[in-house]
Amino acid sequence: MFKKILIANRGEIALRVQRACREMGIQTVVVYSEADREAKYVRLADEAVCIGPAPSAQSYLHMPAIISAAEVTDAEAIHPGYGFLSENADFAERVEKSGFAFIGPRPDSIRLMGDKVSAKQSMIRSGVPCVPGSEGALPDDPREITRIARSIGYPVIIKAAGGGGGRGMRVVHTEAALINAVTMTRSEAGAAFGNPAVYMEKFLLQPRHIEIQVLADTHGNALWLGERDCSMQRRHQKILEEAPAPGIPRRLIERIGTRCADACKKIGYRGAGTFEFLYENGEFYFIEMNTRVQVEHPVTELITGIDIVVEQIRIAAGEKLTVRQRGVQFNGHSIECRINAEDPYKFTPSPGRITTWHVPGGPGVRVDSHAYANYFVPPNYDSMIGKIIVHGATREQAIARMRIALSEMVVDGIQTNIPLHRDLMVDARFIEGGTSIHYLEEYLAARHQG
Ligand code: MV4
Repeated sequence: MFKKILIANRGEIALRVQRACREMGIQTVVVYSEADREAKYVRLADEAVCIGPAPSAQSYLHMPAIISAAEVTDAEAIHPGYGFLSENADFAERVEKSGFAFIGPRPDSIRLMGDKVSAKQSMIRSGVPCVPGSEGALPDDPREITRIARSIGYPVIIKAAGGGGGRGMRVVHTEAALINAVTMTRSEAGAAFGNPAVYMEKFLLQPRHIEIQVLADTHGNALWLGERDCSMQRRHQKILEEAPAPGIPRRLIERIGTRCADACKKIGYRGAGTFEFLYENGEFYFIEMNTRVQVEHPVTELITGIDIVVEQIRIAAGEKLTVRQRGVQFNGHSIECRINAEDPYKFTPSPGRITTWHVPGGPGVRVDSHAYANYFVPPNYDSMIGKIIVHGATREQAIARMRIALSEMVVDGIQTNIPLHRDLMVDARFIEGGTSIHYLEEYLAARHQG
């Protein structure tokens, strides 16, 4: 096992990875920007290296600074967390070429999944169901494009191969709008991602966003750890996730989970990963694969009892998965609320000094956060300052526990979205479960009126 790991991230996930390392008896090095100098998790690490000024481009995205930090501290492996360089294949490659283990997939897997056209093609080959659409990237010939759209049927969605996570896409409702939409998406994609390739899919109107967590080792073993329902989102920012997904027949989940684990074996995937699906009318359609640990990984941890970050580290060290698929048991229900430093109604960021910070506790309550009283939330990064994650025997109990947790939580000095979470926990449609990806925005629009 590694003796020392460098954590190339900040905030709650830097602390989360640190905790996993400590549990495993591994020394930790954190890198930090000037904006994070005072953060408590930085002092908690065995070693800390300042890698640059506040802007991410000069710190958390600055590959040479991070690799130098690993060299000077004699770290053996680098954990990239989520965001920043976590899905950058060139970074993973530079990490490995510099002699360190990258705690994540092989660079070629990251590259394969980073291109959404090649990702989809490899999933089709591996037997994972995808949204009906173009076979690969769209051709240049407008007549060909029109023919493809006709065969799919309107509405269609044009997506950039280099996009993902809601970037670089356009919905097209009529043939009259098609070619212009393709041209526009192509040129935006070329500018934004350096890759003008686009593809086409049937546009699903009211899907849910369901994802499957997987783990794969370097000995040919792969597992699926159940699903998460991530439909509660606004502008492609998830705010609440839960596991299991309410109302989906278990046999469908088992079928799709098995397909995902089999696909991992086929492509020689390594580490933790997430298969993203749209779910509509009882069918799963693959859209993208994430090759990192995700913000919402704790809900899976709470229903399976498996520590995903520990597993990532063990896999990177070449160890075998110790649990087999039939040893993965799903227990109860888990919900995560993301706590953001933002205006709960306007969603504008609310950085600044936290004056009061009281976290909830009690049975089935977990809080993953790097924040504390007198912590200064820097304006330079994502507004998420922590997560409340609850577990209960049933969904009803998990909701009850989340309501209590949210009622106990006190944050002063900045604004947070806690009031929104409190409102959602008593919303009839949320309580019923199974809302689509559009529900939160509809809810917010109605709330604005009322
Ligand atoms: C779609 C879709 C409907 N039909 N693809 C948005 C983010 C990116 N991961 C894929 N996205 C979508 N792809 C087809 N064929 C609707 C979305 C979508 C969405 C997906 C997941 C979560 C939130 C979303 C919000 C708006 C649109």
